[in-house]
Order: sequence, then structure tokens, then C-alpha cells
Amino acid sequence: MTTDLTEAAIAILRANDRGDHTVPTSSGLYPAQWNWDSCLVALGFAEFDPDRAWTEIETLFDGQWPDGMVPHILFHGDDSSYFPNAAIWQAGPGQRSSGITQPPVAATIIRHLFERFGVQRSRPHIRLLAPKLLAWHRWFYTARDPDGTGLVAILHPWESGMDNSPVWDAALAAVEPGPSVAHLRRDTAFADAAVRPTAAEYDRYINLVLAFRAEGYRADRLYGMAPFRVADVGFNAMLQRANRDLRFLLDMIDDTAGVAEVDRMISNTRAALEARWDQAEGFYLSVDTRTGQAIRQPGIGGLLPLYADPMTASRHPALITRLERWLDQVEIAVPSFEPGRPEFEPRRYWRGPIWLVVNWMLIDGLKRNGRPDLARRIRRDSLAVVARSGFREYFDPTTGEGLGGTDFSWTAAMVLLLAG
Ligand code: 2M8
Repeated sequence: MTTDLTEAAIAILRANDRGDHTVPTSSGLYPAQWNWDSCLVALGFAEFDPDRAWTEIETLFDGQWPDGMVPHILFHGDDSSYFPNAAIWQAGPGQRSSGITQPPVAATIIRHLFERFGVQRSRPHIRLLAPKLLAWHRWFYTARDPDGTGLVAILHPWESGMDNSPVWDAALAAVEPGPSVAHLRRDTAFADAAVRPTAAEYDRYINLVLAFRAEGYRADRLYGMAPFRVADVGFNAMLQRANRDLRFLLDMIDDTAGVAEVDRMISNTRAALEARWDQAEGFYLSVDTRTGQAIRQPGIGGLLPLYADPMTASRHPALITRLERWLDQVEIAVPSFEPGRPEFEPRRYWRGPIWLVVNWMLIDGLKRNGRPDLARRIRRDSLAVVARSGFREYFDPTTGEGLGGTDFSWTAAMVLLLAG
């Protein structure tokens, strides 16, 4: 069974491979290179083709902007089946990227590749990539945390990677919708509209893009003018984990100034993330930095401090209890939003379905936090749901139904990683 599954996973990655980058699915739904997809996909390539794993990341960093940002999408070929494509974004030096970023998981993935392949084979790649990683992390702390709070802000729900999570509902509702773009959408030609973001959300997503485009995507302008600005716990937890892994990489290549710089990032973010723990809620809460209001919506990002820091569970056992309660309410681990809440929609994208990439982060975090039992349960469920429903983009945690795109690259990569 597992052998069949891993062979199928390899075949999917091969089919979605465009030579120097991988598309998330061959179906046409996402005909480009996505930032965190690529990094997570490299974890899959690492299981059977080490060189290809490095190429995936190196292509992504070839698209880095001069200011250090690594865009959330790089458009390499025909992008006519996607909206908004490069012609709409009009972003970046080559006009072949989006103008926003995505969760910075690259340093974590590169450290994983180092641990998998060893010093000899990894060092040249790390020498090339570590300075680029440092430039990206530095960009986050200057462009997205100009007041030095220790938490960086996302300016678009797409930056979170968890596009239509209920965590953004209130902040997004405050954004002007602009003209309707329903007729321009392409995603609903590939996936059922009932499992995708709504028209109201899309109108705002695009209006944000147009507002940023009007500012020429200048980092020094966007933070102040952005109609949407959230310091998200999940995003900052992924950044913090990546900071720790970047520190390790810089130390390996003897960049002492870089290590000192990242040490400051780590200690500021550690304190700021800890300040987002809400004792009464028993959860980490993101904050709308335009209004200063805490966001009381329990999305899966609020569990990711477990992935950022191995002391999280001992400091806050209530967080583990909360996760266990979520799991008691569904068939299959892990829902992307708290089940039982009115906003929970088990089939709609990031409002409830299971995403294997986040499952992997929780598995990794739970092992480090002294809960290998829970990690095993999530691993078992993750492999079983794919065996049952195929390599889909996401899955209904109440039934196991596969949803969204088919033959999905990061789902295949996670199967390879978890089965290995
Ligand atoms: C989804 O997001 C894109 C926009 O970036 C979309 O819906 O068009 C998200 O699941 C995101 O996390 C993911 O990186 C992307 C490609 O798989 O699709």
C-alpha cells in the first residue's frame, strides 16, 4: 500500500515538474511557481532526487527582488489559465511575479535538505542561499515591522497562504470590494465554487492587488497604506522557526555577523509571539494592526507556535488540550479551523479542510514538544486520507472527501516525507 502510494507520489511530482520548478497541479488551476509550495515540494524531491530538490529552491530565489522580498508567485510560462496573472500584477523587475510574499518556510526546508544530504553535498548550496535567506528575513523585519514590534504583518490574505481563513474575515470586510471580478475568475473553472473563496472575498483580493500596483509595490509605501494589515500568529510562527533554522545555516558557513543579526530577530519575535498568548481564550491570537484589535478566531495558525518552539506545550498545556478537542470533533486530523464554530466549513478551502502541509508542521512540532503520540495520529490520518481519496489539494475532515485540485504537488511531497 505505502509503496503504491509513494510511487504514485513520485509520478505526480515528475508530471508537475517543469524542469527547474514545479507547478502545484498540472490541471491549469495554478500554472506557475508558488513560493511555499515550491519549498515544501522540495521536501518530496529530497526523498528521490536530491539535485532536483536544490534546483526547486534555487529557481525560487532567482526570482528574489532587489529589496530582498521573495514573491509569492513566479510566472515562468503560459499563465493564461490563472487570474490574476502576470499581466494583471505588473510586478517586479521582470514583470513576471506577483507583488506580495508568502510564508517564509525556505530556511527550514534548506536545513532539512542539509540534514538529509550531509555537509559535503549541501555546503555549496547553503553558501549560495543563506545570504539570500538573510536578505529576505531582513526585508520582513524592516518592510513589515517598521516599528520593531517583533511581529511582521501580512498585507493580503494571500500572503498567509491560508487565503480565506475566518481569521481574516473582519479585517477583509473593512477593505473596499472594488468592481466585481466574478467574470474574470478562472479558479472556478477547475474547482467547484462551493469549495473556493467567495465572490465577495475575490473582489477584495483583487482590489488590494490594484491598490498595491498603484503604489508600484514599494515596500516603504505599502505598510502604511495597506487597507488590510494583520500580525498573524501562524505566519510569525513559521518565520520564527525559519529564523532558528537560518541561524543554524549561517553558523555553518561562519557568518558571525549574520548569526548576531538573526539572534536579535529570534529574541524579539520570541517575546512578541509569547505576548499573543491569551490566557482566558487558551489560544494564541493574531492582531489586526490597523485597529489594534485581537482576532478571536481559532484558526490552525494559532497552533503553529508548537512548530516554532519546542517549549510551547510545556508553557501552555491548554493549547494541546484545545487541539485534542478539535480532533475529537472530526473523523480525520487536522481541521484548519476550530470545528463547531459557526465559521467552520469543512469543505471550503482554508475554513475547515485538512491541508497536509500544515499537518506536517504540526507533526514536526508535536514531536519536538514531547507529544509523539499525537504526531503519530496525525501522520496516520494524513497518509490514510490520501490512500482513500487521492492526492487532492485538501480534504474534508468530517468525511475524508478529497477537494480542490487533483494530483497536487505538495500533497504528493508530504506523502513521500511522511511515508519515508
Ligand atoms: C492557494 O492560493 C492561491 C493564491 O496564492 C489561489 O487560490 O489562487 C493557497 O492554498 C496557497 O496557500 C497556495 O500556495 C496556492 C498554490 O497551491 O493556492
